This record gives sequence, C-alpha cells and structure tokens, in this order.
Amino acid sequence: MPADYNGRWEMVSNDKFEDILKAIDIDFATRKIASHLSQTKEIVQDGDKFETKTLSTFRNYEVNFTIGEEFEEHTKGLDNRKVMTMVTRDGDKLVCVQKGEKDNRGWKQWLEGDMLHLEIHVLDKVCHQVFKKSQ
Ligand code: YOG
Repeated sequence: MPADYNGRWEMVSNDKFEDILKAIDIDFATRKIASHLSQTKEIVQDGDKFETKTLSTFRNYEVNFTIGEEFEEHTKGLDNRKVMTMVTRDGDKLVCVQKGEKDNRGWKQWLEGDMLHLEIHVLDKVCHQVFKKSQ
C-alpha cells in the first residue's frame, strides 16, 4: 500500500522558509508577511493522481499532478515563474523536480505517523515544514 496523503494538514513548523523566499527573489515586504503564515495543505489523492491546495490567510496555491507525468507548472501567486515539473516516488516519498531558471529546485514529501513532512529546496537552501493531520 503506497502512502496515503489524503486529508487536511495543519502546519506545525516551518524551518528556514525565509531562505527559500529569498532564493526565489520574493521581495522584502512579501517575505515579512509570508514567513509568518500558518499554512494548511488539502490533498486529494486517487492512486497516482494528486490534487493539492496550500492555503493561508494571505495567498493560496493549487497544483495538481500525476506521478511520472511532466507538466508545466506556473507558480502563480508565489514567484510567478514557469517550471517543468515532475513528481516521482522514492519508496513512500514523493520527489518533485522543478526545472527552470533556479537550479536544484523542487521538494520532497513524506509521512511519519500522522505528520506530513515537506522539504522544499532551491539552490543550496532547504526549508523543512511539518504538518499535522487534522481531518
Ligand atoms: O507544495 O508546491 O506539498 O503539492 C510554497 C511557498 C506565500 C506567498 C508553497 C503563500 C513558496 C509568497 C507551495 C504561502 C513561497 C511567497 C501559501 C509548496 C513563495 C512565495 C501558499 C508546494 C507541494 C507539496 C504542493
């Protein structure tokens, strides 16, 4: 049974998020707001298909993907770039590569008990977010 990411997940920690914001050129004022946000993930998973929403009081971000299928992602409301994105599995981990202007861009996501971990990386920066299952 592959990992089941379905549900609503509430942020409990967000380590080094500002490093990522700087690495993708988010301006100072937006960084100050963004770094204090509590984020919520809503994930609907059907086999290899994922519909994901990252929600906050400031902005929301939606991205849908199928494991192993590359697509053009527009990071609308984030850094507003276009990247070529592909998500694959590494065991129970989801591994995302976002090819574009910024080298070494992507994320990894995995479960530990009722916690969802998300590691976001860009250039040499790494942010570690943890979410707790709420529904
Ligand atoms: O996650 O794609 O979980 O499937 C990354 C934030 C802040 C706006 C969120 C809004 C990058 C300004 C999505 C915060 C910060 C800051 C809430 C990460 C950029 C700009 C949206 C992601 C995957 C894996 C979704």
